[in-house]
Amino acid sequence: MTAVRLRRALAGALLVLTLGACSSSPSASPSSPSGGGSAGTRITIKNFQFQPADLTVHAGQSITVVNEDSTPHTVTADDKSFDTKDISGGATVTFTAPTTTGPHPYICSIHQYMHATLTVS
Ligand SMILES: [Cu+2]
Repeated sequence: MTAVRLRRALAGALLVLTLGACSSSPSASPSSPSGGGSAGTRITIKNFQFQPADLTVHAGQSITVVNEDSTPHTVTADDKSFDTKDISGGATVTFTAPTTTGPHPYICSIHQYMHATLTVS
């Protein structure tokens, strides 16, 4: 009696897990602008501009940088707390946000007129 109930409960839990795994996979793409959630940890470089110009992240968070230009760029903090070095055209890299809270202005060390700010909250 008890064993049967337990087995049924397990089967139900497995079904929920399976359904949950299935329904979450189609929405795995983080590129959707209306997706919310984890979309905030991405910096896109396009037309010699960082987007967004101001990004707020948590200390030590992993940040994805996508270079959509055909020329190399870098993401280099003025205070040297992070530096991706050269990101080839079309390439994607990740770096770790600093643990020092506050604004960290950064530039592209190749095109030093490219400015943006990473803020650690
Ligand atoms: Cu650049």
